[in-house]
Amino acid sequence: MSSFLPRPRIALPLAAVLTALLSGLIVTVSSTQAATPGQNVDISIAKFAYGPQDITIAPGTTVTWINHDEAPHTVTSTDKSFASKGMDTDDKYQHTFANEGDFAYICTVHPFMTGTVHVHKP
Ligand SMILES: [Cu+2]
Repeated sequence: MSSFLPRPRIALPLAAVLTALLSGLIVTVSSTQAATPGQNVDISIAKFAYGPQDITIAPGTTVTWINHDEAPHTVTSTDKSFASKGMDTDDKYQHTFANEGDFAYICTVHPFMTGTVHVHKP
């Protein structure tokens, strides 16, 4: 008879724990909304919506819209200060916002799609 009991192996994989902690930190940093002049910002078009729908950027920022839908979309400002052509799947449209202001835009194909770019000095 043996009284030997195998000890359960419950050593924590330290690397996995560190990776989880670090990825949490990285997510926290990247979720800040500050935009510096000249920095590029992407807005995705997916499932008939702009994302993010509202953004705040500094003057001089270039915004790139990318159409991820199968359907065609446009980016058309309501004050006509900028307008894309019809964007097919994976098409991109860029506009640099030089001046401060609140710029609302819609998709002319689907006018229920709305977004706003707020341009303000930091
Ligand atoms: Cu559309």
